[in-house]
Amino acid sequence: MISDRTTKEINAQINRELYSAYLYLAMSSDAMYKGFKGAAAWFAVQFQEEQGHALRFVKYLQDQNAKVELGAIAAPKKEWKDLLDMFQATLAHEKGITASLGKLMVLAAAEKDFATQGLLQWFINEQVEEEANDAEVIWMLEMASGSKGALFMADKKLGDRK
Ligand code: OFO
Repeated sequence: MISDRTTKEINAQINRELYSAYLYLAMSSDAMYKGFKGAAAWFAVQFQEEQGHALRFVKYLQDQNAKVELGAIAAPKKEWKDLLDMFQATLAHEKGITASLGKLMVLAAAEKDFATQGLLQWFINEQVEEEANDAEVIWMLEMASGSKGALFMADKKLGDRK
């Protein structure tokens, strides 16, 4: 059984993961509207991943016989200037998620809650990968800056994500 405080914080993290999913669905839609099918597909994959993250936390609370409490999900922005703006916003968002997971880890460590620490370690490792992927895309888009052909190729490459 986990503490009430940890349960509350994990419920807040579930909300952040669902907001992430919602944010990436908004980015996918905006990318599609602007004609970037590859980026739209990339964000659609991310949308699915974030739902998986939320479900992983939900399942964990259920396994611990703790109460899942879902709150309202805030509305994301509807539009971004361009793909670079979108991915910069993505990286900034993921850094915020990493920080929230870090705070949860500090709490779990203070409570000597080893099971929650084990779960969080998986998420913290995942964040390293997410931030690295975002930084790589930002680099690619910065390199493509000003060239329509390079931007076309970058979008095509983003569409390769499975
Ligand atoms: Fe759930 O990792 Fe992104 O937000």
